[in-house]
Amino acid sequence: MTPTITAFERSPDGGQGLARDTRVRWAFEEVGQPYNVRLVSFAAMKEPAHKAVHPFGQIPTYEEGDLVLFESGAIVFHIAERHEGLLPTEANARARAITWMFAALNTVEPPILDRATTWISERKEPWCEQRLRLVDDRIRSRLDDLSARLGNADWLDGEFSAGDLMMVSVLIRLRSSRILDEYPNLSAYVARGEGRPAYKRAFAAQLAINTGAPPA
Ligand SMILES: N[C@@H](CCC(=O)N[C@@H](CS)C(=O)NCC(=O)O)C(=O)O
Repeated sequence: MTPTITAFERSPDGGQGLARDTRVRWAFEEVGQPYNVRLVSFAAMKEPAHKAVHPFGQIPTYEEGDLVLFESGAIVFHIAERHEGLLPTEANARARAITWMFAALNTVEPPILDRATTWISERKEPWCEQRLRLVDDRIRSRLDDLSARLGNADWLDGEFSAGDLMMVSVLIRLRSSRILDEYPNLSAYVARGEGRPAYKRAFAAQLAINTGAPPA
C-alpha cells in the first residue's frame, strides 16, 4: 500500500524546503518508496479530522492502512526501518545512526527552532536583537561540537544514514542566518546532503506545490 503524508497546502517558506514534510519526502526518495501527499490548509490542520491524525494539528503525518504516525522523526525512522538504505545492518552501527537522529532532533534542532520562533513571532519586540544574540550563541555552542565531531568526514558515522538525513535537514533551517558559513565543514556537509539526487527530488516535489511548477 502506498503511504500518504500530509504537507502544507501553502508553506510559509514559499517552497524553501524548510517544512518538515521535506525530510520525510527525502527519506522516501532515498529508499525508492513512492508516496502520496494530502495537502492541508492551516485552518484544516486545526480541525478535528486532522487532529485525529495529528494530535497537535501539524504536518507531517503518515498514513498506511491502519497505521497513523506523526512526528517527522518517528516517520523517517519508520521508513528507515522498513526499507534498506537508511540504517546500517550491523546492530551497533544501526544504534549509532539512530542516536544521530535523536541528536539532530533533541539537541541541535531546539536552539535553531528557537531562532526561527524569535524571528517570526518576536521580531517587533524591542529586545528581539538581544535575544537573537543569545540564541545564536546557543546555536554556535552546538555547531562547535558538531563541527569538531564531523571533522573531515563526509558523514557523521561512516556511510550516509537517517542520522545524516535528519541532521542535514535540521541544519538547512539555518540557511537564512548565515551562521553555518562560520563552519566550512558543516556547510560542506549540508551541501553534500542537498546534492544527493534523493534530496533534489524531494525538494523539487515540495517546491512544485508551492510554486505550481511541475517538478523537473
Ligand atoms: N516535532 C514535529 C514538529 C511539527 C511541526 O512543527 N510542523 C510544522 C510544519 S514544519 C507545522 O505544522 N506548523 C503549523 C502549526 O504548528 O500550526 C515534527 O518533527 O514533526
